Amino acid sequence: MNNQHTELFYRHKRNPILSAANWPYPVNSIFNPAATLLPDGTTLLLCRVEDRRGHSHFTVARSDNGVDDWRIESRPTLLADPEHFPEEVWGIEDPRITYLSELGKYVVVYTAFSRDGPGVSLALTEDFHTFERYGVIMSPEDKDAALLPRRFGGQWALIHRPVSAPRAHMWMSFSPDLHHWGNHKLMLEARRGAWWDANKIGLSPPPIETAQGWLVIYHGVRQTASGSIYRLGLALFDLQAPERCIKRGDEWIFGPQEVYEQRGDVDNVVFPCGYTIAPDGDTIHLYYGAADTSIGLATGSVRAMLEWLEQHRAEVRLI
Ligand code: BMA
Repeated sequence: MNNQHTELFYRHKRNPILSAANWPYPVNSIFNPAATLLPDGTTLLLCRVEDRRGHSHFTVARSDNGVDDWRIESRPTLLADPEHFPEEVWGIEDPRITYLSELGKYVVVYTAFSRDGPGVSLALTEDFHTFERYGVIMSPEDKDAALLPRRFGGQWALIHRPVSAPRAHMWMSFSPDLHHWGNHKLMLEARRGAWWDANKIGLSPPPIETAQGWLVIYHGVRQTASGSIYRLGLALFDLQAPERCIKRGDEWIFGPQEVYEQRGDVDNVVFPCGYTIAPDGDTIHLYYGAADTSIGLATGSVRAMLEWLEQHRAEVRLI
């Protein structure tokens, strides 16, 4: 018997690499971090931190090797500001970072937890100390958003996930100025029935630019008799028209398998919001929330993901 599937990601042996036990102030849990590589090679994680009220904020952790010796800020980096941004009344969650070379700034797109559900908010920063908030750019119910790093025909492009019950798909919207959004395009649909990504999908980290197209790691949520299972899959989108899907994988590539992913505040969740790419241009370090409780690191290869996608293209007539 050969029951071996292709492994695209290898978990770090020191996983989980960050958890509440590492935090310099009292918190409930640390998960779903955004990630970026700073110009000096430092890995910066913007971690989602859930306090002991159940509300989330973001705190920066920095490491020279992206694995250990994290320098964690002694206080929250970005807190909800419900006085000026009432949509943040129940906290801010799941950040994704994109560097915009045109502006010389990082954009952080995150979930604002309003009384009417989650919406998408945006803030710009140069240094991860001061942030220029733009407020809500996609009204509830919407989340799982990230900006692409450059304009397409003069327009910025945002991936996001509005909910149209009972299903939730990935959409792309465009803006000339990051404030006003329109030209909404359906990008990737949740499948139906028994599929691992039936009914509800969403972007995980921001897309990875490759010569073959935008490589997207997305999550699928499978509902089972004992709760949801969050797993990851792959799709490739056109470089010039990023809302156009070129390939979609059939199987999931990464799912909850270790105890720290299967047991926690929310069981059976792997949820990456960021990655870094090594100087070789191929090695990817994926930072993911494990069971809404801690942060795991898994390492893979962009080339191997593209090859896998070529071999595991979903046959459209069977979807
Ligand atoms: C999703 C998001 C994530 C969370 C996951 C599992 O809907 O809210 O923040 O990790 O559920 O609870």
